[in-house]
Amino acid sequence: MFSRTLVGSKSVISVVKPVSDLFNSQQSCFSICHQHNRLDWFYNHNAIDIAALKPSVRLTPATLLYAGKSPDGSHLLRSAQYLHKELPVRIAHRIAGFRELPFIVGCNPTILGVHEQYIQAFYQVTEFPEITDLETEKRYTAMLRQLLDTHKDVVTRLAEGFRESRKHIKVTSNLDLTNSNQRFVIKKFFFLISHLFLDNTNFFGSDFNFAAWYANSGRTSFTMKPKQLIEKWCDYVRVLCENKYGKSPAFRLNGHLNASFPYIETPLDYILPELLKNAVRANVESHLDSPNVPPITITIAQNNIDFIIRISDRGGGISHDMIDLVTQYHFTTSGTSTDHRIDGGLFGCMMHEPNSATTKMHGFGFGLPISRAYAAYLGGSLTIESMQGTGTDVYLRLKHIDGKHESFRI
Ligand code: ADP
Ligand code: K
Ligand code: MG
Repeated sequence: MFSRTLVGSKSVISVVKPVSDLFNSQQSCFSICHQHNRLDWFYNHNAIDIAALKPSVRLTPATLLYAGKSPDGSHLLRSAQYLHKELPVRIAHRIAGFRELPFIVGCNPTILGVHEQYIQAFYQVTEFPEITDLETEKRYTAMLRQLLDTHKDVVTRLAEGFRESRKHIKVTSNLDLTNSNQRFVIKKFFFLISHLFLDNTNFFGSDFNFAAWYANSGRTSFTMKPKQLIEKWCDYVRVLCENKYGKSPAFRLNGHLNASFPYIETPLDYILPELLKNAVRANVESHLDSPNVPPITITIAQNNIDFIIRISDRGGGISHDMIDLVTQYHFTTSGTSTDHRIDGGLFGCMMHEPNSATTKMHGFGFGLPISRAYAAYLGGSLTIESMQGTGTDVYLRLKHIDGKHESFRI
């Protein structure tokens, strides 16, 4: 049983029983919601309340890129000390996001499990002793690595949790868009979910976050060649596509093929495969009856302020009535086809390949909304131009991080 005295004490991590013991998935939300004192546990953390009120200190990527390295390792000490102060605040903000969820979603056992994991992470980073020497700094880094490791499937679990709880909320079907009250509630719902996803993708769901940046510092190269990166993801998606459909479109690259500049590849490692998977799927599924699949054309453009990657397919475009839906979390047309060449036999593999969050995500309807949220977070944008009848152009714009112009903050 949880009590206030336990929570917040030094030993909270070892003493607190995993919530999954209390809420097994067999239990209905109804019975969970009646265990007030247990649900209470999630909301009774003074230290988290206090930390959640503090603003987080955001740095520009240039500050991180060009932070001087000193031979005595004092730069490591400084950034560890900075993180030691900053991480509890950021984790508390994530926890505040869980608390704002609609009740029915917040009660979902999978979501509660993730919520609990964040509370444990909060105490883990808060209770870590002051970092005054390199020895402690080493242990701190090891702790962060382990934390990142235990959180690596957070975004996938959130996706599952939302899918489970979504059956209780009729959001996209019988949606009455003329009812402004309903429109507000739905907007708020999507707003909360997209923030939770964005936060968690940046935080624990991917490498692109402070903790990982720090834990991996020294192992990351900051010069990026967009062409190379795009080719890598084309190869990856080509294999997926061939496994699923038995054929794949060609990829044609043009534009600034020699471009090379400092950037952090990790967010692109999420966005590019998602956009490419959508493009190849559209191209192949709209050409099932023809012997040839048209190519995907990818154009790179770069200038002083930003760089742009355009992915053009000939997959028939996104119909007028779907264009506003495709960027919503969970909206997918995957699994709706009756054509056996799309959903039968071998074709499942694009959805079920293990060990990869990006492959798992397919068919969940998360590719576009997470990519767009990421782009916005990075001070850029993701826009979709559908040429109904022929194909789709997706424009990914991202600001440079060289510090010469205004950029995003991490
Ligand atoms: P998922 O791929 O898991 O369905 P996404 O968010 O990536 O989720 O895409 C949502 C939906 O948008 C897809 O199911 C598909 O119907 C549509 N879509 C996305 N990209 C394209 C494209 N390039 N051409 C046609 N339809 C697309
Ligand atoms: K979607
Ligand atoms: Mg997709």
